[in-house]
Amino acid sequence: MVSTRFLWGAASAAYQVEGAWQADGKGLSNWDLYTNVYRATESVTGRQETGNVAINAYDRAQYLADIALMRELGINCYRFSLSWARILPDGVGRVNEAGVAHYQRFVDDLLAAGIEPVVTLYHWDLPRALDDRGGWYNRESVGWFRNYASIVREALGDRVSKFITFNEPFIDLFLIEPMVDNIKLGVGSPFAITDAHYAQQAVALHHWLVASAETIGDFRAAGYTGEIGVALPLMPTIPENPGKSEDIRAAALADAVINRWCLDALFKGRYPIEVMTTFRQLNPDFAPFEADFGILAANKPDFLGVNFYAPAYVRQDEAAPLGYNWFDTNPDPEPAAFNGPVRPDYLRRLLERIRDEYGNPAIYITENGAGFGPVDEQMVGDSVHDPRRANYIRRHIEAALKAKENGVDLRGYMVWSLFDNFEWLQGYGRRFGLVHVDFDTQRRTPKRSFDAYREIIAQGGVTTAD
Ligand code: GCO
Repeated sequence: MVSTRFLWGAASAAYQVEGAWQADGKGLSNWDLYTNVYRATESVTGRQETGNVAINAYDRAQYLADIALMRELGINCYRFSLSWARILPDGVGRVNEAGVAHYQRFVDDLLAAGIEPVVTLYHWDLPRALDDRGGWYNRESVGWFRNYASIVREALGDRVSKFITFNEPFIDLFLIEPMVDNIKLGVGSPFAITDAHYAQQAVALHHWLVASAETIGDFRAAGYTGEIGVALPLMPTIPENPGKSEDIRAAALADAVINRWCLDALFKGRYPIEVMTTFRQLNPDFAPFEADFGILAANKPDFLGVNFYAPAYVRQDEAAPLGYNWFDTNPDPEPAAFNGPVRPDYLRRLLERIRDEYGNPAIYITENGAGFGPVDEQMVGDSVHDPRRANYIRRHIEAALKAKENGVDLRGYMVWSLFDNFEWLQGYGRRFGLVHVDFDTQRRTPKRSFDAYREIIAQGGVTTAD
């Protein structure tokens, strides 16, 4: 069942593309509430934006047209996530057969087009009913997730050969959720993330990791023959001022929290010592059972999904959680993209570091891409010129393939994203797509970066020069 060809793909997430927020028996998710009730996006962008319609990807006629574009692009895999609340409207209990049938049909339609589905079980949209019960802070979340994952395995496990349990624990739990929390409680700026948030979310992150490991074990015990992994947001940390010891220390701590915490958990079955001491001090409830580390060690993922956008230039900042910060810093001459400095060389270094420090696991780049506002995306006649994105993608693929030549077990590359979509708190103002979407009419227009990626795939990569 496991193929060996290099995967060229694109990635997306349910809440960012599906729309149809109340269709066919779907339950509500935390994101339905954030955007419709707390108006989380409005607090950040000044506009009320929701995923109620998004890019209408739940609609079969629409997604069949989108699959036709995937074929034109030449990708052989498509990464997408499932909406838990479509499958289990209350998070646990009754299964919504219409939701299950939708995903079975979508997977079959992809396969019929020769495109391999890569399915993320959880990409940040939690059923509201579970959110009301404390969400991931509640240890019961491990059982909720295992139950949901087993229903998905039974429904799709015979035709999906790659599953991803979780997407980007750190970004969701330590950045997005605290911001939403501030908005919900109406306290100060959404951006004021504190040690208290980190303290709380550390417990939640532990539960994600245990839930992921238990699920990997469940899939294997059930005889699942495909691969199952995790997608992490990895961000090499660089001291902003390399001559300043405070910045060097800050960058090392940031590396432990952002990168090594999850990598060590997945591949070594333990947490970095800095993580244990820092978070235990912040929150006495952060007290992972010894047995949990046994579960992590016994259920390593089949592959690592690497989501790479940028490195982080870290500086000491006493006002920030854990005393460091990296937002909006870019000492490089090249202007940053939305997710940070444009540094493909750090993608290569990152991949080689994982090879050296984590036993050379199988790796898929499960996200890489560039978000821009209108200045970097000009409609010219009937096409959209986005030279910076085309350039970004080409250089990152080149860096990744160089790492592969150097022995990294790289098996695929998925761009974020094929279509412009709902960018969480930033709503529709940040575009990441290779295909432009007119959000009023749902009209799709391939950008120049689409042509660039198509050429790269057709040539089987880019020539790597050292
Ligand atoms: C993430 C998420 C995506 C984002 C993308 C662009 O990496 O934050 O997985 O859902 O949309 O990264 O910011």
